[in-house]
Amino acid sequence: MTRAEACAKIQEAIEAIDFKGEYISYKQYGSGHINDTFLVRFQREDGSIIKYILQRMNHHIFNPAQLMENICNVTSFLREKIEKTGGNPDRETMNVIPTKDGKSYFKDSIGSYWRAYIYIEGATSFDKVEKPEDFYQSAVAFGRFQNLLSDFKADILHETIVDFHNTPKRFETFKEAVEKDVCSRASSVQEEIDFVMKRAEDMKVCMEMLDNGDLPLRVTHNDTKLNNVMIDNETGKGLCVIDLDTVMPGLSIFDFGDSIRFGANTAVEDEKDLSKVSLDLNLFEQYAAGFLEGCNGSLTDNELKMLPIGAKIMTLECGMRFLTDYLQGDVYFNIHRPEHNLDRCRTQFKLVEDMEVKMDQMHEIIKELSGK
Ligand code: ADP
Ligand code: GN1
Ligand code: MG
Repeated sequence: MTRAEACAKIQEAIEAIDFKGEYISYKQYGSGHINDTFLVRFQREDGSIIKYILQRMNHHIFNPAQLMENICNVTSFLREKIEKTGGNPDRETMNVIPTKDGKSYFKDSIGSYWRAYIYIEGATSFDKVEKPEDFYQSAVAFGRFQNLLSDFKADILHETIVDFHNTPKRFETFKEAVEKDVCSRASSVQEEIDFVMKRAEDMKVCMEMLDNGDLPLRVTHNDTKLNNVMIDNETGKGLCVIDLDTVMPGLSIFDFGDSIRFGANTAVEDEKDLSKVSLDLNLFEQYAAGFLEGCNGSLTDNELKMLPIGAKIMTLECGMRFLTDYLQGDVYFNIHRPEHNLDRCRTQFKLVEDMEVKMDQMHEIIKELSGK
């Protein structure tokens, strides 16, 4: 079934979910790689328009029941904290709109799963850094998000994707994909395969530190792309962290690293002209300053020391995941052109190379900011 076919029964979802007002329209929305996202408009009795986000969850990747249980638990925990500090929980955390029979998601007649959220008005999610200040504010928001969840009971969380950022396991999966070569694409990407193989030793560095107790396991977001945070149009502050599908126990250095991978790149993730791709050290510094502020002193010395490595490993892992998906026939990430995953992989590897060149400078920046 294509994605378009899987979304064919969207009207059933619109009918089943307890939206307020009279239905007007829907349109495709956003640029996420995993779910199918729609903006849905309703009209209230007074004539005003109310918007919602409606998503077809990717049930090939996630178990929808477990996913929604996690999201409801995390958002109600955050809601309570935000209320206590006088914030506005309707804008500062995600809010699930239940179905008319009180469930957090809906399964339609062709087996697609749907969920809806309040649409956060007056805020923007960016696909590319336009102003360094936005990137800084996104870092404060992601750091604060992690800090807010520091006393969340991690044992009630389902591991929505097992071994999500287990880089050595990702490496094994990659090697299997090369071996099987189901689409006969491996010979055309030998250079990229060699790039990964040369870095075999890098794969285990962070996970070994976790296993040895040198890095703590925290409740982390695990998908800290700039477009997974809403920036308030008026105040310019990071308003709400979104895309909570992968909130699970994880490493703070990976939350940091994934943001750098995406936002401190001088080019977009799928840029074809690789000469445009590099690590912007100024943006790295902005993000690091914001993240340290948001984490509010909670990072250990080892975490601080490993932030630059976290950035490199997240970039390497992500490039390897794109390449794996290309070899497997583009079965995981949404693509919009035939070699999309390969283009994405190449930007990540170019960025890894530049990070290797700039590694000492990244360490210097963290030292200066943290005083450690
Ligand atoms: P994916 O998992 O596919 O990345 P996301 O949950 O990140 O899906 O949603 C895709 C995009 O939709 C986001 O990047 C953001 O632009 C927009 N979006 C998602 N939820 C909301 C919301 N509650 N309010 C406003 N925009 C949203
Ligand atoms: C996916 O869902 P989205 O687009 O925010 C992916 C991330 C990758 C990212 C690469 C659940 O994020 O892990 O880093 O694409 N999310 C999942 O852009 O696999
Ligand atoms: Mg997203």
